[in-house]
Amino acid sequence: MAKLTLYHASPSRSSIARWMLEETGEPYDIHLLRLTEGDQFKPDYLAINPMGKVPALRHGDTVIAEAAAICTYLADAFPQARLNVPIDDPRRGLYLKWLFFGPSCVEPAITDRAFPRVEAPRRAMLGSGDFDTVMTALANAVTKGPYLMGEQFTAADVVIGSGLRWGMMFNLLPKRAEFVDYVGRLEQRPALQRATALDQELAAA
Ligand SMILES: N[C@@H](CCC(=O)N[C@@H](CS)C(=O)NCC(=O)O)C(=O)O
Repeated sequence: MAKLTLYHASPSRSSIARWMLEETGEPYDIHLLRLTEGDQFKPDYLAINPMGKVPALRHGDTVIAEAAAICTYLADAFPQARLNVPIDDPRRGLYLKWLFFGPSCVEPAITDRAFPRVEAPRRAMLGSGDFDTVMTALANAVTKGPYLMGEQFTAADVVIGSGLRWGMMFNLLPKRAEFVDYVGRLEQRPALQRATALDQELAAA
């Protein structure tokens, strides 16, 4: 079986990919980068991800960067884990929408709060629209639950759930009851608990 290697740093966005790997139940290796030492800009890593960012994942001869793409890839590569919505399932559209909503709307909403713009941007020009609309869309999506796709937990929950979890942790997203309840449900998952404990060990080392 092709080997999985996560190019990882803790704490960082690569914890999203680690949680997803834990959800698949597949064995994987960690290749640790020291971001503070600039390992991400060394030629051997830039050959893997020219952006100089973690995470990146190697699966055999395939290399994937971008946390949401890694989650999508793993869900499709290991369908037995039931973390994807298959291509011939009509629910696939909604599933993909949430996978893309993470990097396209949630992440820009969070970074806009972290680094406010000097000049107010025109809403129509921003792919993420405006902060409040993104928050309302998320709150509506997670209210019914338990997960974004209903009873089935998917890669979309790893992507959206990670954004909500980190955003609230750093007080960049409002602690709305819908978000707190949803993240509370996600935090019950053994895979997230394992990934968090392993990353805490790494961060403390
Ligand atoms: N768009 C990327 C962002 C990844 C990212 O920004 N990673 C940060 C850590 S949270 C990083 O590698 N920073 C190191 C640097 O830029 O020097 C993704 O979603 O995977």
